[in-house]
Amino acid sequence: MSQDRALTALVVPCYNESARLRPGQFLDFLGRHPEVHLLLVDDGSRDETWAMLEEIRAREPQRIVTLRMEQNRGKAEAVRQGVLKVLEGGPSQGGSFGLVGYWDADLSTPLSTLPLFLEVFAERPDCRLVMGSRVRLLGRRIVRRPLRHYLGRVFSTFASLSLDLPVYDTQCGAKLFRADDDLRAVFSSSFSDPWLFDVEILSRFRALWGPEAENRIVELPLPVWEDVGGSKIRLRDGFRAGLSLAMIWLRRMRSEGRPTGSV
Ligand SMILES: Nc1nc2c(ncn2[C@@H]2O[C@H](COP(=O)(O)OP(=O)(O)O)[C@@H](O)[C@H]2O)c(=O)[nH]1
Ligand SMILES: [Mg+2]
Repeated sequence: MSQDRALTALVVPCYNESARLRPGQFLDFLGRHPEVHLLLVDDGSRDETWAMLEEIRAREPQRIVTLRMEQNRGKAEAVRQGVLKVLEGGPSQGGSFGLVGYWDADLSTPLSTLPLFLEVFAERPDCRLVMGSRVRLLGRRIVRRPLRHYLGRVFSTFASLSLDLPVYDTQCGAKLFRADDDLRAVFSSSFSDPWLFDVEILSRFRALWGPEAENRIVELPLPVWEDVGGSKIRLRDGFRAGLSLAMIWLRRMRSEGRPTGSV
């Protein structure tokens, strides 16, 4: 384990997750990692998700907070509200978090990977964001349907071009940030697309930091990532996300030459 004992808050966005949620996996992990807290966000689910989240919280009330959004607002807004709540003061009373991240509820990225993220922060003081990256390599277990893998590769390649950052995988649902004023700035306004917000986050950091972004953002090749099934992303969402990607790119081209800091 890392030497970095920074209090860490993970925001877990949940939309109609009652069939996929594994409460035991969250609770076991908290049992082994006293520095980790959870903020479970119910994004206007219509199934039993809220009741399940409340049950999970009741098992570890000191370190789990739940947040319920009345309406379904999409993953981006669910994560944004969760991160802002952590930055406001933390899920636990008086808690002040050094790190805050988000983590998909299906645990495609197993929680057991979180210590690897913490190690990167401990070893690299300049690092401000660690992103899980699904790189298929021998000896690693990255399991995704071929179509999603190849579409994902095309998408990430265009994202990398439009961001002007050599990023391999923008879309992985496991990301951890240093909880500081730059993060507050990046999360202060809504994202334009619920499925493209990972790219938008990078775009905002890129605008804030300029080329330094390359040193402050670290991709961590995951040892394990498994598509759990039950994804709610549809083709239509994919096309919309593609269009929004073009918008981000256009905005960046237009703002080129302007002082950095404009998002
Ligand atoms: N599909 C969907 N997921 C949401 C929404 N709000 C929050 N989420 C959460 O976003 C995460 C990723 O969703 P998932 O369907 O697994 O997407 P995928 O893994 O990228 O195919 C999960 O934790 C969802 O519960 C929403 O409005 N729609
Ligand atoms: Mg998923």
